[in-house]
Amino acid sequence: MLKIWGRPTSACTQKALWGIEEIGLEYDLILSSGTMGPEGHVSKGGKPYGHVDTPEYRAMNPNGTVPTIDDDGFTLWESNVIVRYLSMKYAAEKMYRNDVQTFASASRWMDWEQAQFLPEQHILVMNLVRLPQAERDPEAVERARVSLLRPLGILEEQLGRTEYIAADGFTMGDIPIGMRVHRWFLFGLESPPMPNLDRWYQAIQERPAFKKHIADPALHLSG
Ligand SMILES: N[C@@H](CCC(=O)N[C@@H](CS)C(=O)NCC(=O)O)C(=O)O
Repeated sequence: MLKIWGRPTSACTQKALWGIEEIGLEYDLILSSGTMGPEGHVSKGGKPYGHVDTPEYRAMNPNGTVPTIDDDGFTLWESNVIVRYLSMKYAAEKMYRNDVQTFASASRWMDWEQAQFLPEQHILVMNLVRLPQAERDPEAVERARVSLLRPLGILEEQLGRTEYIAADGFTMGDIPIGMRVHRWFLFGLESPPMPNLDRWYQAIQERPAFKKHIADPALHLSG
């Protein structure tokens, strides 16, 4: 059975779990992290789930980050690549219509999520959720909010052209951005009206895999 090391509160793990669920694979989740555990972030005194510092784990993933998968002896890290790999191996039709251009387009939006969304949203997560109150920086939050309006505007335009991110139907490209946009709305920060994004976000929230691994606000706001 497919194994995945990660934690349900990690954005990267969530993307992989959403992909696995869309494809319909059975999996075994091994709770793992160097920074979070059942009581939340280590900066608040809790113990981490662990595993990631062991030599066995580092041999699979030298970064010591999550997620990592083992698919029949093949190990892989890097969340969006995990989604791509599993899509190619098990669900090319569903995840990118078995079409190389749709694959490339979806892939492009997945890389874009890492480059344009992740860094600023990480600042928001740390300063709105994870750090102890005394260590939070409201100015960093405001800078990250303003900065994210640009990629959100790009998404709004794109979703005026196509129904989903990379095509007129769901693809793997919707997964990373769907998770980021959900977090954005949960944080409740000010943004201009984005009717195309709202329409797509409504549709994404109806997906059973989203409901199972992404929807619960506690996965994003507790820690
Ligand atoms: N680009 C990598 C980033 C991996 C990463 O930084 N994962 C975070 C969680 S989103 C992590 O491992 N945090 C520390 C921990 O939980 O030990 C990916 O997408 O998989």
